[in-house]
Amino acid sequence: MAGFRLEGCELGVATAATQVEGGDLDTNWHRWAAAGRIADGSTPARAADHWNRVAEDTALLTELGVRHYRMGLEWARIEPEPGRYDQAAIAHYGDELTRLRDAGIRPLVTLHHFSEPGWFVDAGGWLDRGALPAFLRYVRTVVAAFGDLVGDWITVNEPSVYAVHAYLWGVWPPGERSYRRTIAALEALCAAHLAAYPLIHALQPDAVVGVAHHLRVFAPQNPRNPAHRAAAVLTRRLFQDAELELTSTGRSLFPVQAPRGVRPGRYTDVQAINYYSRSTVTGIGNGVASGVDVNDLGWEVYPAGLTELAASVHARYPGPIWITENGTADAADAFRSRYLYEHLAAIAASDLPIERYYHWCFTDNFEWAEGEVARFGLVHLDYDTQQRTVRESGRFYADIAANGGVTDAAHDRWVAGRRYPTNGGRS
Ligand code: IFM
Repeated sequence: MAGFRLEGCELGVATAATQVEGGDLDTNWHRWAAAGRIADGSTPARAADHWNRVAEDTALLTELGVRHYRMGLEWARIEPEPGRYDQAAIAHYGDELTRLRDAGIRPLVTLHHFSEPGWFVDAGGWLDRGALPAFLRYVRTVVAAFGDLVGDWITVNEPSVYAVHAYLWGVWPPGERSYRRTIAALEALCAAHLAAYPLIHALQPDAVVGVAHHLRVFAPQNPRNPAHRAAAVLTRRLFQDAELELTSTGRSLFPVQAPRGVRPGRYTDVQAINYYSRSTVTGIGNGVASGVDVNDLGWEVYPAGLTELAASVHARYPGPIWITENGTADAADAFRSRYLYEHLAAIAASDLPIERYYHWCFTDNFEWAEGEVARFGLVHLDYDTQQRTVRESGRFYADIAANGGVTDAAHDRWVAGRRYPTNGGRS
Protein backbone atom coordinates (compact mmCIF):
# COMPACT_ATOMS: atom_id res chain seq x y z
CA MET A 1 0.00 0.00 0.00
CA ALA A 2 1.91 3.00 -1.24
CA GLY A 3 -0.82 5.65 -1.46
CA PHE A 4 -3.09 6.78 1.38
CA ARG A 5 -5.90 9.25 2.08
CA LEU A 6 -5.39 12.06 4.53
CA GLU A 7 -8.80 12.26 6.21
CA GLY A 8 -9.60 15.16 8.51
CA CYS A 9 -6.23 16.89 8.19
CA GLU A 10 -5.94 20.02 6.07
CA LEU A 11 -2.67 21.16 4.55
CA GLY A 12 -0.82 24.42 4.86
CA VAL A 13 2.65 25.91 4.79
CA ALA A 14 4.43 27.99 7.41
CA THR A 15 6.82 30.95 7.51
CA ALA A 16 8.01 33.52 10.06
CA ALA A 17 8.34 37.26 9.48
CA THR A 18 12.08 37.71 10.04
CA GLN A 19 12.86 34.62 7.99
CA VAL A 20 11.08 35.72 4.82
CA GLU A 21 10.21 39.41 4.78
CA GLY A 22 13.59 41.10 4.34
CA GLY A 23 14.04 44.80 5.11
CA ASP A 24 16.50 46.94 6.98
CA LEU A 25 14.92 46.95 10.43
CA ASP A 26 16.11 47.30 13.98
CA THR A 27 15.50 43.89 15.54
CA ASN A 28 17.57 41.62 17.75
CA TRP A 29 18.39 39.53 14.63
CA HIS A 30 19.44 42.44 12.43
CA ARG A 31 21.77 43.49 15.25
CA TRP A 32 23.09 39.94 15.65
CA ALA A 33 23.82 39.76 11.93
CA ALA A 34 25.54 43.16 12.03
CA ALA A 35 27.73 41.79 14.83
CA GLY A 36 28.89 39.01 12.48
CA ARG A 37 27.12 36.20 14.32
CA ILE A 38 25.48 34.48 11.33
CA ALA A 39 27.47 31.45 10.15
CA ASP A 40 27.38 32.26 6.43
CA GLY A 41 27.60 36.04 6.85
CA SER A 42 24.06 36.63 5.56
CA THR A 43 21.49 38.91 7.21
CA PRO A 44 17.70 38.95 7.50
CA ALA A 45 17.68 42.18 5.46
CA ARG A 46 17.50 40.14 2.27
CA ALA A 47 15.67 36.90 3.10
CA ALA A 48 12.91 36.17 0.59
CA ASP A 49 11.94 39.84 0.13
CA HIS A 50 8.43 38.69 0.90
CA TRP A 51 7.47 42.18 2.13
CA ASN A 52 7.64 43.36 -1.47
CA ARG A 53 6.32 40.18 -3.05
CA VAL A 54 3.10 39.46 -1.24
CA ALA A 55 1.03 39.28 -4.43
CA GLU A 56 3.48 36.90 -6.12
CA ASP A 57 3.74 34.72 -3.02
CA THR A 58 -0.03 34.55 -2.56
CA ALA A 59 -0.30 33.38 -6.16
CA LEU A 60 2.32 30.71 -5.41
CA LEU A 61 0.36 29.54 -2.38
CA THR A 62 -2.67 29.21 -4.62
CA GLU A 63 -0.58 27.20 -7.08
CA LEU A 64 0.39 24.83 -4.26
CA GLY A 65 -3.30 24.48 -3.41
CA VAL A 66 -2.87 24.87 0.35
CA ARG A 67 -5.80 25.87 2.56
CA HIS A 68 -3.75 27.32 5.40
CA TYR A 69 -0.83 29.73 5.73
CA ARG A 70 1.05 30.30 8.96
CA MET A 71 2.80 33.67 8.95
CA GLY A 72 4.41 35.92 11.51
CA LEU A 73 4.14 39.62 12.24
CA GLU A 74 7.34 41.62 12.69
CA TRP A 75 6.81 43.49 15.95
CA ALA A 76 9.52 46.04 15.02
CA ARG A 77 7.59 47.03 11.90
CA ILE A 78 4.32 47.44 13.76
CA GLU A 79 5.79 49.28 16.75
CA PRO A 80 9.11 50.81 15.65
CA GLU A 81 9.27 52.92 18.82
CA PRO A 82 7.59 52.15 22.13
CA GLY A 83 3.94 53.10 21.84
CA ARG A 84 4.21 54.38 18.25
CA TYR A 85 2.35 52.15 15.83
CA ASP A 86 3.18 52.36 12.17
CA GLN A 87 -0.17 52.58 10.38
CA ALA A 88 1.42 51.87 6.98
CA ALA A 89 2.90 48.59 8.27
CA ILE A 90 -0.44 47.65 9.83
CA ALA A 91 -2.20 48.42 6.53
CA HIS A 92 0.38 46.32 4.67
CA TYR A 93 -0.31 43.28 6.85
CA GLY A 94 -4.04 43.96 6.53
CA ASP A 95 -3.65 43.87 2.76
CA GLU A 96 -1.72 40.59 2.93
CA LEU A 97 -4.33 38.98 5.16
CA THR A 98 -7.12 40.18 2.87
CA ARG A 99 -5.37 38.71 -0.15
CA LEU A 100 -5.01 35.39 1.63
CA ARG A 101 -8.67 35.31 2.59
CA ASP A 102 -9.72 36.30 -0.93
CA ALA A 103 -7.64 33.37 -2.20
CA GLY A 104 -9.47 31.00 0.15
CA ILE A 105 -6.41 30.54 2.38
CA ARG A 106 -6.89 30.75 6.14
CA PRO A 107 -4.13 32.62 7.98
CA LEU A 108 -2.65 31.49 11.27
CA VAL A 109 -0.71 34.40 12.74
CA THR A 110 2.30 34.13 15.05
CA LEU A 111 2.78 37.12 17.35
CA HIS A 112 6.31 36.35 18.56
CA HIS A 113 8.70 34.18 16.58
CA PHE A 114 12.21 34.75 18.01
CA SER A 115 12.39 38.40 16.99
CA GLU A 116 11.77 41.65 18.80
CA PRO A 117 12.37 45.37 18.28
CA GLY A 118 15.71 46.97 19.15
CA TRP A 119 14.06 49.24 21.73
CA PHE A 120 12.71 46.13 23.51
CA VAL A 121 16.23 44.65 23.53
CA ASP A 122 17.68 47.90 24.87
CA ALA A 123 15.19 47.86 27.73
CA GLY A 124 16.48 44.42 28.81
CA GLY A 125 14.44 42.11 26.59
CA TRP A 126 12.29 39.42 28.16
CA LEU A 127 14.08 39.68 31.48
CA ASP A 128 12.96 43.26 32.01
CA ARG A 129 9.87 44.04 34.11
CA GLY A 130 8.45 46.12 31.29
CA ALA A 131 8.55 43.23 28.79
CA LEU A 132 5.14 41.79 29.57
CA PRO A 133 3.18 45.07 29.45
CA ALA A 134 4.98 46.00 26.23
CA PHE A 135 4.11 42.66 24.62
CA LEU A 136 0.48 42.88 25.71
CA ARG A 137 0.17 46.41 24.32
CA TYR A 138 1.42 45.11 20.97
CA VAL A 139 -0.91 42.10 21.11
CA ARG A 140 -3.92 44.30 21.88
CA THR A 141 -3.08 46.57 18.94
CA VAL A 142 -2.64 43.70 16.53
CA VAL A 143 -5.74 41.77 17.54
CA ALA A 144 -7.83 44.94 17.38
CA ALA A 145 -6.42 45.70 13.91
CA PHE A 146 -6.72 42.23 12.36
CA GLY A 147 -9.43 40.53 14.39
CA ASP A 148 -11.84 40.58 11.45
CA LEU A 149 -9.25 38.85 9.21
CA VAL A 150 -7.60 36.42 11.61
CA GLY A 151 -9.20 33.94 13.99
CA ASP A 152 -6.20 31.67 14.67
CA TRP A 153 -3.24 32.87 16.72
CA ILE A 154 0.06 31.50 17.94
CA THR A 155 1.19 33.75 20.77
CA VAL A 156 4.80 32.55 21.08
CA ASN A 157 6.82 30.25 18.86
CA GLU A 158 9.03 27.62 20.56
CA PRO A 159 9.70 29.33 23.92
CA SER A 160 12.29 26.79 25.02
CA VAL A 161 14.22 26.92 21.72
CA TYR A 162 14.48 30.67 22.08
CA ALA A 163 15.44 30.54 25.78
CA VAL A 164 18.06 27.83 25.37
CA HIS A 165 19.75 29.22 22.25
CA ALA A 166 19.72 32.81 23.48
CA TYR A 167 20.47 32.37 27.20
CA LEU A 168 22.12 28.96 27.68
CA TRP A 169 24.18 28.22 24.58
CA GLY A 170 24.74 31.88 23.72
CA VAL A 171 24.41 31.32 19.99
CA TRP A 172 21.38 33.57 19.48
CA PRO A 173 20.90 37.13 20.65
CA PRO A 174 21.54 38.28 23.34
CA GLY A 175 24.25 35.58 23.49
CA GLU A 176 24.19 34.77 27.19
CA ARG A 177 25.27 31.60 28.98
CA SER A 178 23.38 31.39 32.21
CA TYR A 179 21.12 28.59 33.43
CA ARG A 180 19.34 30.95 35.81
CA ARG A 181 18.58 33.46 33.06
CA THR A 182 17.53 30.67 30.67
CA ILE A 183 14.83 29.61 33.10
CA ALA A 184 13.85 33.25 33.68
CA ALA A 185 13.51 33.81 29.92
CA LEU A 186 11.47 30.64 29.53
CA GLU A 187 9.20 31.73 32.37
CA ALA A 188 8.82 35.19 30.82
CA LEU A 189 7.80 33.75 27.44
CA CYS A 190 5.33 31.38 29.08
CA ALA A 191 3.99 34.29 31.13
CA ALA A 192 3.56 36.26 27.90
CA HIS A 193 1.34 33.48 26.55
CA LEU A 194 -0.60 33.07 29.79
CA ALA A 195 -1.46 36.79 29.77
CA ALA A 196 -2.05 37.05 26.01
CA TYR A 197 -4.47 34.10 26.00
CA PRO A 198 -7.27 35.78 28.02
CA LEU A 199 -6.53 39.14 26.38
CA ILE A 200 -7.08 37.73 22.88
CA HIS A 201 -10.23 35.97 24.02
CA ALA A 202 -11.56 39.15 25.59
CA LEU A 203 -11.13 40.91 22.24
CA GLN A 204 -12.17 37.96 20.10
CA PRO A 205 -14.19 35.34 22.00
CA ASP A 206 -14.09 32.76 19.19
CA ALA A 207 -10.34 32.97 18.60
CA VAL A 208 -8.27 29.78 18.56
CA VAL A 209 -5.08 30.44 20.50
CA GLY A 210 -2.03 28.29 21.20
CA VAL A 211 1.75 28.18 21.65
CA ALA A 212 3.85 26.47 18.97
CA HIS A 213 6.00 23.99 20.90
CA HIS A 214 9.17 22.54 19.43
CA LEU A 215 8.93 18.89 20.44
CA ARG A 216 11.70 16.35 19.89
CA VAL A 217 11.98 12.74 20.90
CA PHE A 218 14.75 12.57 23.51
CA ALA A 219 16.29 9.11 23.54
CA PRO A 220 19.15 7.88 25.76
CA GLN A 221 22.20 7.15 23.64
CA ASN A 222 22.65 3.88 25.49
CA PRO A 223 19.28 2.77 26.89
CA ARG A 224 21.07 0.48 29.37
CA ASN A 225 23.02 3.36 30.87
CA PRO A 226 21.05 4.88 33.79
CA ALA A 227 22.86 8.22 33.39
CA HIS A 228 21.79 8.44 29.75
CA ARG A 229 18.23 7.51 30.67
CA ALA A 230 18.14 10.17 33.37
CA ALA A 231 19.57 12.72 30.93
CA ALA A 232 16.79 11.97 28.45
CA VAL A 233 14.12 12.49 31.11
CA LEU A 234 15.70 15.70 32.41
CA THR A 235 16.29 17.18 28.98
CA ARG A 236 12.73 16.44 28.02
CA ARG A 237 11.48 18.05 31.20
CA LEU A 238 13.55 21.21 30.68
CA PHE A 239 13.09 21.47 26.96
CA GLN A 240 9.43 20.65 26.58
CA ASP A 241 7.38 19.18 29.42
CA ALA A 242 7.68 22.13 31.81
CA GLU A 243 6.77 24.58 29.04
CA LEU A 244 3.84 22.45 27.88
CA GLU A 245 2.40 22.09 31.35
CA LEU A 246 2.74 25.77 32.22
CA THR A 247 1.31 27.16 28.99
CA SER A 248 -1.50 24.59 28.80
CA THR A 249 -2.68 24.65 32.42
CA GLY A 250 -1.04 27.60 34.18
CA ARG A 251 0.63 25.14 36.59
CA SER A 252 4.30 25.08 37.57
CA LEU A 253 6.40 22.06 36.71
CA PHE A 254 10.02 22.12 37.84
CA PRO A 255 12.14 23.94 36.73
CA VAL A 256 9.64 26.62 35.64
CA GLN A 257 7.39 28.54 38.01
CA ALA A 258 3.96 29.86 37.11
CA PRO A 259 3.75 33.64 37.32
CA ARG A 260 2.20 35.07 40.44
CA GLY A 261 -1.56 35.53 40.13
CA VAL A 262 -2.10 32.96 37.34
CA ARG A 263 -4.82 30.52 38.29
CA PRO A 264 -4.71 26.94 37.03
CA GLY A 265 -7.11 26.52 34.13
CA ARG A 266 -7.21 26.08 30.40
CA TYR A 267 -4.82 28.28 28.46
CA THR A 268 -4.71 26.74 24.99
CA ASP A 269 -7.44 25.98 22.47
CA VAL A 270 -5.22 23.79 20.34
CA GLN A 271 -1.96 21.94 20.90
CA ALA A 272 0.40 23.29 18.26
CA ILE A 273 3.42 21.06 17.62
CA ASN A 274 6.55 21.82 15.61
CA TYR A 275 8.27 18.50 14.94
CA TYR A 276 11.53 17.80 13.15
CA SER A 277 13.72 15.17 14.72
CA ARG A 278 14.91 12.85 17.47
CA SER A 279 17.80 13.75 19.75
CA THR A 280 20.04 11.17 21.38
CA VAL A 281 21.43 12.31 24.69
CA THR A 282 24.14 11.43 27.16
CA GLY A 283 23.72 14.58 29.27
CA ILE A 284 21.65 17.75 29.08
CA GLY A 285 21.91 18.53 25.40
CA ASN A 286 21.12 17.55 21.93
CA GLY A 287 23.05 14.79 20.16
CA VAL A 288 22.41 12.59 17.16
CA ALA A 289 22.78 8.81 17.03
CA SER A 290 25.17 7.41 14.46
CA GLY A 291 24.17 5.29 11.51
CA VAL A 292 20.83 7.06 11.13
CA ASP A 293 19.11 8.95 8.31
CA VAL A 294 19.90 12.66 8.50
CA ASN A 295 19.13 15.92 6.70
CA ASP A 296 21.55 18.61 5.50
CA LEU A 297 21.92 19.96 9.04
CA GLY A 298 22.71 16.50 10.44
CA TRP A 299 19.32 16.19 12.18
CA GLU A 300 17.99 12.64 12.37
CA VAL A 301 14.96 11.91 10.20
CA TYR A 302 12.57 10.03 12.48
CA PRO A 303 8.99 10.14 11.14
CA ALA A 304 7.50 7.93 13.87
CA GLY A 305 8.38 10.64 16.39
CA LEU A 306 5.68 12.95 15.08
CA THR A 307 2.77 10.81 16.18
CA GLU A 308 4.63 9.43 19.22
CA LEU A 309 4.90 12.97 20.56
CA ALA A 310 1.42 13.99 19.45
CA ALA A 311 0.00 10.96 21.29
CA SER A 312 1.94 11.83 24.42
CA VAL A 313 0.68 15.44 24.30
CA HIS A 314 -2.87 14.30 23.61
CA ALA A 315 -2.86 11.92 26.58
CA ARG A 316 -2.01 14.83 28.88
CA TYR A 317 -3.92 17.64 27.14
CA PRO A 318 -6.78 16.22 25.10
CA GLY A 319 -8.11 18.35 22.26
CA PRO A 320 -7.32 19.27 18.70
CA ILE A 321 -3.74 19.14 17.44
CA TRP A 322 -2.14 21.19 14.69
CA ILE A 323 1.31 20.35 13.37
CA THR A 324 2.39 23.96 12.96
CA GLU A 325 5.83 23.05 11.54
CA ASN A 326 7.45 19.97 10.05
CA GLY A 327 10.06 19.92 7.34
CA THR A 328 13.66 19.31 6.46
CA ALA A 329 16.80 21.02 5.19
CA ASP A 330 17.46 19.44 1.78
CA ALA A 331 19.19 21.77 -0.67
CA ALA A 332 19.23 19.20 -3.45
CA ASP A 333 15.56 18.30 -2.92
CA ALA A 334 16.78 14.72 -2.87
CA PHE A 335 14.66 13.38 -0.01
CA ARG A 336 12.11 16.05 0.98
CA SER A 337 9.32 14.18 -0.85
CA ARG A 338 10.11 11.04 1.09
CA TYR A 339 10.18 13.02 4.34
CA LEU A 340 6.78 14.49 3.52
CA TYR A 341 5.39 11.11 2.58
CA GLU A 342 6.56 9.38 5.74
CA HIS A 343 5.40 12.10 8.14
CA LEU A 344 2.01 12.44 6.48
CA ALA A 345 1.66 8.64 6.38
CA ALA A 346 2.19 8.60 10.15
CA ILE A 347 -0.60 11.15 10.54
CA ALA A 348 -2.89 9.22 8.19
CA ALA A 349 -2.32 6.01 10.16
CA SER A 350 -3.03 7.55 13.56
CA ASP A 351 -6.40 8.15 15.14
CA LEU A 352 -5.27 11.36 16.83
CA PRO A 353 -7.27 14.54 16.11
CA ILE A 354 -4.55 16.12 13.97
CA GLU A 355 -6.59 18.71 12.10
CA ARG A 356 -3.89 20.61 10.27
CA TYR A 357 -0.37 20.11 8.96
CA TYR A 358 1.77 23.15 8.04
CA HIS A 359 4.92 22.28 6.14
CA TRP A 360 8.05 24.23 7.04
CA CYS A 361 8.81 26.01 4.90
CA PHE A 362 6.94 27.61 2.04
CA THR A 363 10.10 29.06 0.43
CA ASP A 364 13.76 28.86 1.37
CA ASN A 365 14.42 31.40 4.08
CA PHE A 366 16.83 32.92 6.59
CA GLU A 367 17.52 30.13 9.07
CA TRP A 368 18.64 32.20 12.08
CA ALA A 369 22.27 31.56 13.11
CA GLU A 370 22.79 29.27 10.10
CA GLY A 371 21.73 32.00 7.65
CA GLU A 372 20.76 31.20 4.09
CA VAL A 373 22.53 27.87 3.67
CA ALA A 374 19.84 25.67 5.23
CA ARG A 375 17.19 25.16 2.59
CA PHE A 376 13.82 24.14 3.95
CA GLY A 377 11.59 25.41 1.12
CA LEU A 378 9.04 23.61 -0.99
CA VAL A 379 9.92 26.51 -3.25
CA HIS A 380 13.55 27.14 -4.16
CA LEU A 381 14.75 30.70 -3.78
CA ASP A 382 17.56 32.27 -5.74
CA TYR A 383 18.59 34.87 -3.16
CA ASP A 384 20.38 37.06 -5.72
CA THR A 385 17.50 37.36 -8.17
CA GLN A 386 14.66 36.46 -5.79
CA GLN A 387 13.43 34.06 -8.43
CA ARG A 388 11.08 31.45 -6.95
CA THR A 389 10.95 27.94 -8.45
CA VAL A 390 8.64 25.27 -7.12
CA ARG A 391 10.74 22.21 -6.25
CA GLU A 392 9.67 18.68 -7.21
CA SER A 393 8.75 18.18 -3.53
CA GLY A 394 6.55 21.28 -3.84
CA ARG A 395 4.82 19.70 -6.82
CA PHE A 396 4.34 16.54 -4.79
CA TYR A 397 2.80 18.57 -1.95
CA ALA A 398 0.46 20.30 -4.40
CA ASP A 399 -0.57 16.89 -5.70
CA ILE A 400 -1.31 15.69 -2.16
CA ALA A 401 -3.38 18.83 -1.53
CA ALA A 402 -5.30 18.33 -4.77
CA ASN A 403 -6.01 14.64 -4.15
CA GLY A 404 -6.62 14.69 -0.39
CA GLY A 405 -3.76 12.24 0.06
CA VAL A 406 -0.98 10.43 -1.76
CA THR A 407 -2.00 8.49 -4.84
CA ASP A 408 -0.06 5.39 -5.91
CA ALA A 409 1.03 7.30 -9.00
CA ALA A 410 2.34 10.18 -6.90
CA HIS A 411 4.24 7.75 -4.70
CA ASP A 412 5.85 6.18 -7.76
CA ARG A 413 6.74 9.54 -9.24
CA TRP A 414 8.01 11.44 -6.20
CA VAL A 415 8.83 8.97 -3.41
CA ALA A 416 9.91 5.58 -4.74
CA GLY A 417 13.68 5.29 -4.90
CA ARG A 418 14.36 8.45 -2.87
CA ARG A 419 16.85 7.85 -0.06
CA TYR A 420 18.08 9.88 2.89
CA PRO A 421 21.78 10.34 3.49
CA THR A 422 23.02 8.55 6.61
CA ASN A 423 25.54 9.87 9.08
CA GLY A 424 27.76 6.80 8.81
CA GLY A 425 27.51 3.25 10.05
CA ARG A 426 25.25 1.89 7.35
CA SER A 427 24.46 2.54 3.74
O1 IFM B 1 13.36 27.85 10.96
C1 IFM B 1 12.96 27.32 12.17
C2 IFM B 1 11.73 28.02 12.70
O2 IFM B 1 11.93 29.39 12.83
C3 IFM B 1 11.34 27.47 14.05
N1 IFM B 1 11.25 26.03 14.01
C4 IFM B 1 12.34 25.29 13.42
C5 IFM B 1 12.65 25.85 12.05
C6 IFM B 1 13.80 25.06 11.40
O3 IFM B 1 14.94 25.15 12.19
